[in-house]
Amino acid sequence: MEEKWWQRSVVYQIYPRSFQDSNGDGIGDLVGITKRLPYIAGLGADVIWLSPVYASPNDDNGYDISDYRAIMKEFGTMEDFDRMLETAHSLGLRIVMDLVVNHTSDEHRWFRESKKSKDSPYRDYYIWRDGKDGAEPSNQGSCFGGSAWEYDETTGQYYLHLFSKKQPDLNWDNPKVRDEVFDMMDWWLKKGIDGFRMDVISLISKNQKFPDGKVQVGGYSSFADVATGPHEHEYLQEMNRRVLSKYDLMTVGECPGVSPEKARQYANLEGTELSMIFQFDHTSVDVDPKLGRYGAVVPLNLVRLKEAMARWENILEGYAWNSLYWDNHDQPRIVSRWGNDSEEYRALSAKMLAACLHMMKGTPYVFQGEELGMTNYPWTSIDQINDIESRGNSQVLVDRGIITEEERMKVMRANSRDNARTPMQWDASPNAGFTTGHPWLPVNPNYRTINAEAEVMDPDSVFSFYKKLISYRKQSDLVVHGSFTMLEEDNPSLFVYKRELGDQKMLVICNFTDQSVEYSIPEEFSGAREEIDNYPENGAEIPEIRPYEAKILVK
Ligand code: TEU
Ligand code: CA
Repeated sequence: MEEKWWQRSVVYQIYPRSFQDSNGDGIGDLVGITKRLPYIAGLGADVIWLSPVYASPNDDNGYDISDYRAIMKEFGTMEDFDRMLETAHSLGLRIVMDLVVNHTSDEHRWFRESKKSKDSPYRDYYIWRDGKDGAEPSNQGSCFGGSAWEYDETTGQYYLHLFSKKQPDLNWDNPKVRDEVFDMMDWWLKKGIDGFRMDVISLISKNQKFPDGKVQVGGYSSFADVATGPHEHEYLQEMNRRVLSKYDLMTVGECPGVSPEKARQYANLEGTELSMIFQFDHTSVDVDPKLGRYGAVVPLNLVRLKEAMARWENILEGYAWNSLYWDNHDQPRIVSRWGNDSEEYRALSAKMLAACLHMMKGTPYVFQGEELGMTNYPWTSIDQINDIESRGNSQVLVDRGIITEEERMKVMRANSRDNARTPMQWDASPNAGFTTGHPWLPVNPNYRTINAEAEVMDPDSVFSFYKKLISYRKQSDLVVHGSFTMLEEDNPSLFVYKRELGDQKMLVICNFTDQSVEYSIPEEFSGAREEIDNYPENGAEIPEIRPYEAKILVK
């Protein structure tokens, strides 16, 4: 099969609110992004995934859209957008927009019309139901805590919202909704954008009978029970036929609840649906199965992580293209999560994690600040947290007496989405050069040592290591197309894998612990040359793998 441009690309995700403020209001904006585009090009990434920049009342920071064809006031104007896109293209950077069409904001015109009466032409744009015995139509819970149904007095019915009550779910079974969405996508594509990252696209088709499900720790059943089918492939194929196939795009679907077997269809190599999808198996390995992400902090079990990563590589091989990520705006910082953010090991472990991910098969994603080894924030009070998901879900658990306030803050420090959302650390000046005003979320106090200005200059920095990996990957057919084999599956400390293409081979060895580990390389790699190592000088030699060491050998 012919290579697609996005198979050799590395994607850099921008969370605009936290990237670069240009006018001192403490909120990142499009003019700020435009100014920083050369930095991204300098890293070597060639695609930008831009989290939502559309008009929004910001109940969920832009994932609640009130007008798909307008720019959020705080972020700037459509002219700013056009200038940003043009500048990006002139630097060889493509821009992929976030497409949030499982739901809109309740302030979107369609929903305001839909609410007015049962005979509104927009009524069936959303999902309305009568209550059952004076209560919600079913026991589905919202992803942010509480019921997924909200009562509306105007007509005495409930509407469905899998996320906040300000994010009513669109009814994709209505062909008019699909027409509206496809028109809007086409409108953006005509402007010259290069693709879409599709928010929770695996949830667009629901079992509209809404049977009650098994009650979870928060008091409701999981939305996943009703929101993963039966028509999602039909709708994606229609979208592909009517819109996507007319352009040369990269598309990535965010797909909670989707197995690698199903991903073969979503991201099939024939290209009838999406280029690739984001999965959640590997980010779930340290989530407590009963208490969830906001009920407990669970240490990493490396064997389980390897199992999840290998399963996706193996099952997709020959059928679909994989995506590779540690971080995004919904996850805590990877160096704090599965690395070690102490002064001694932060940079080393950040580099090890990067090597581990970037030499695998699939398109790698870098979330802003990950390339600097930015860390979680030392939250001390819930009042500092803005994120609707971690606030809401942890509040439910506190109210139900499942966790204490103290445990809640421990969970926030480990798992809150706001760990990823603190402002980008550009330099050592006040507020890390993010803003001259008051930042909307606090800047991590470690910005004086961890910042872009210092790291870009330093050949041994986390930034320089990412840059090396990205440029290595770009020129290597072995890394882009080689087969993947996990080795040492049961080793609790080392993540080891092999890549092969023709007579070329690569061995990647990563130590996830702060102890040296003995390892003898397989015979087939004897005499292999060391391409990349995250330790500055070659002290120890195989069979000793040093704390958080990453070694890449090629033969
Ligand atoms: O996330 C969808 C989603 O499933 C997340 O809630 C994710 O599972 C969770 O954060 C992990 O704990 C998307 C967006 O990425 C997220 O920012 C939005 O809040 C959400 O959809 C609603 O649009
Ligand atoms: Ca601003």
